[in-house]
Amino acid sequence: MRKVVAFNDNWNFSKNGVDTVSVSIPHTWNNIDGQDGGNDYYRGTCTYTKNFSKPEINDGERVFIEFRGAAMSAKASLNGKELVSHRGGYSTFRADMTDILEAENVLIVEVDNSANNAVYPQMADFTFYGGIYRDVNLIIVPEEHFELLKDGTPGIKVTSKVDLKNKKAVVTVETWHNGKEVLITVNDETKKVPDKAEFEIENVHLWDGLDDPYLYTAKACLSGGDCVSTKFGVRDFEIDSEKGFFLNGRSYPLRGVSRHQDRIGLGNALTKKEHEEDMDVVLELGANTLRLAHYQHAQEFYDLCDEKGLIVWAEIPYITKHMSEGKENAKSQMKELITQCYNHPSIVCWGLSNEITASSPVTDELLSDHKELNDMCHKMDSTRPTVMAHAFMLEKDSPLIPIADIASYNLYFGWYLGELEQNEEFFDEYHKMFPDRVIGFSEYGADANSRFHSSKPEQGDYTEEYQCLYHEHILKCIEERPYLWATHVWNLFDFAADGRDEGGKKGENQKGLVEFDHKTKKDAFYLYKAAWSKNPFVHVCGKKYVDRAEDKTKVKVYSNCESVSLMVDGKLVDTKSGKTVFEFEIDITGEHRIEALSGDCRDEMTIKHVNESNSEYIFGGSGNVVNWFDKEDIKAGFFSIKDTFGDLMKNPGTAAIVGKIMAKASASRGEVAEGTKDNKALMQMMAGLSFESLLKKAGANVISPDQVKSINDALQNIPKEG
Ligand code: GCB
Repeated sequence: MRKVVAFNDNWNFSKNGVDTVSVSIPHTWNNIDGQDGGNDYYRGTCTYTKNFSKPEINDGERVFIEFRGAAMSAKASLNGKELVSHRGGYSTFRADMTDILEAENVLIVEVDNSANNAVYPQMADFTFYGGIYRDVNLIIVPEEHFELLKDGTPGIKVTSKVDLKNKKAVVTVETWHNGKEVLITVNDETKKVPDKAEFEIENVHLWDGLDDPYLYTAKACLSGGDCVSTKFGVRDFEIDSEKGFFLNGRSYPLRGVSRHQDRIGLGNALTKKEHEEDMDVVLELGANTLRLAHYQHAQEFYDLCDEKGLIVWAEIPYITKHMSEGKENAKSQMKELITQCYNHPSIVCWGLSNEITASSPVTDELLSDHKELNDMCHKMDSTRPTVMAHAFMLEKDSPLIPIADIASYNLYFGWYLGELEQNEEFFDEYHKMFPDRVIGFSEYGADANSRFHSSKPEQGDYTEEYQCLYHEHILKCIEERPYLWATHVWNLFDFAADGRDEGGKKGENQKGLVEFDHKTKKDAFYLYKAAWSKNPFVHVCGKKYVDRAEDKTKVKVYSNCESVSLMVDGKLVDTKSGKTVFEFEIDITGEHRIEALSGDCRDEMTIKHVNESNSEYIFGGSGNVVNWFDKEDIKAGFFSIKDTFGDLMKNPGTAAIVGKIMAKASASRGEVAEGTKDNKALMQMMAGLSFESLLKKAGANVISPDQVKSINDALQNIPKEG
């Protein structure tokens, strides 16, 4: 019999060779400093030590140790002898300790998250927590046992092929072990084989997404008693460049969110409880797909996705910047991801890389590394396509794109730069150019801090209201484009990006629909809930926007009901029929109780008329977008910041002014911006944007409102020809 024993307690942790403290796993050393901003969190080597007595074992039994996640690299020794080393912070690895075990043992694990040029990720918008942050187990198996070492394999692999028409499936179960033969059982049928068996299932019960995520079990046992088992699902999917995703023969548009695993206070050191809580949020939202970004997530979470019927995009952290020394690591992280996650029916694709051209040119090496990775995926798994998440500025005809089976895009028009409508324009143009390519929307989002509010929300103001407007626009965009094979909001949760300091919070990316506590939902959460979930509800937006300096105010209600009534101070104001978004305008004079009703559903808030706007609702720091000029302030017939970047660059006089500002902006933004001028696609894209929107993106800490005014004054002296 196999014994799995938790090995999480009584570790000694030491940072810098000092401060030994007793900890239990899961543990990270960056749960505080990796979340407080400033990018100065500890990245280095820390040591975990555990003293333990030899477990009782029978003759021939072997004792393995299993690490389910040690970030980013780990080197373990037992009683002074090297045991295992592993590079990559997100996957399972194991080691056989048997031959070095003594009566009393000292296990030392050096874990390292320092910067280097070989282990991904090294450059990305999230905190690279260090630690043994997932469970450690002892696995005691008989002499004859299933493989445990190779790429962290579960020892059993299930592949199913469905014949939808005849409701039949052929299920192939492969195993790896050091015995002679194995008994494999599926669906009450047992076969004795050397290592691999095929089963036919009649009247197959399909794994059918959220509607019916039915799971079978495959079990394999060796004569000495070692057994492994895995849940699996039988499902079929297809992806059409025109019609999108099909699950088991029917159209099943994938609409959902991305998830980063970390949480405030805990970092990435999570237990099953947090994974389950996250899944509850996903289910409440009604999303049917998750992009589990930007690395391999915990097995517990993929299991939950299988059980609940989510469709998952899985990926490795080959991100932002290609490293010449990183090829082997990208390959080994991918090998582990596929080996360890192959049996999850929820997973439908393998993500090769994310925005890899954001900070790296498209070189022959980049192309050939991607080809190799892609071929490896296909060789390891012929049932799932590969995908890449591209940055918007990558040329649409770049030779990088056709390497993966699917091209998805991270677009932030309407947030970082550009206008909301450019999202639609981008996809429509792309789809027209390459009608046979499967394309998707792998990221989109806008940061919001629920302290900030406005009745005139503006791109870049970090208000909950702008986040709502942004997502209302994109929701419509994706609903109207069935060819988008999968869409994922960036992000379900706010997450730690220690290098950030913006929008009134340090160290956080605030694009979440839910705050970093994974509990407090922002208004935009309810927009998607209204669009995707089935349980009737109403949600009144703006509950934290209490003080309103206006006589009339808009009240927005998100609901999946067909009509919503609004009451003010107990009196019915209006009933509106519609879909998802219900808007009302009401007079306010003092303090009012606002109620939204539909059937048994009800939600309420209190708002107050004030004479002066509450300054606490306005984000005043750097990056704040100031509304510089109204149209009326601009002298016609002369250039201004309202003109496009492209037009301003065509006139030598205005080009000189603009050129100077751009140099200043890129100097302050560093590495990523340096390549701007050489990036044709980016320049082309920028040419269509107003100079004002580019200045806004640069932020007030780069160009102050006064400077903007003087730039505009200078431009206004230059007449337009003709
Ligand atoms: C991206 C990245 C993601 C970032 C996101 C953002 O394109 O893929 O890791 O967090 O943009 O919020 O800027």
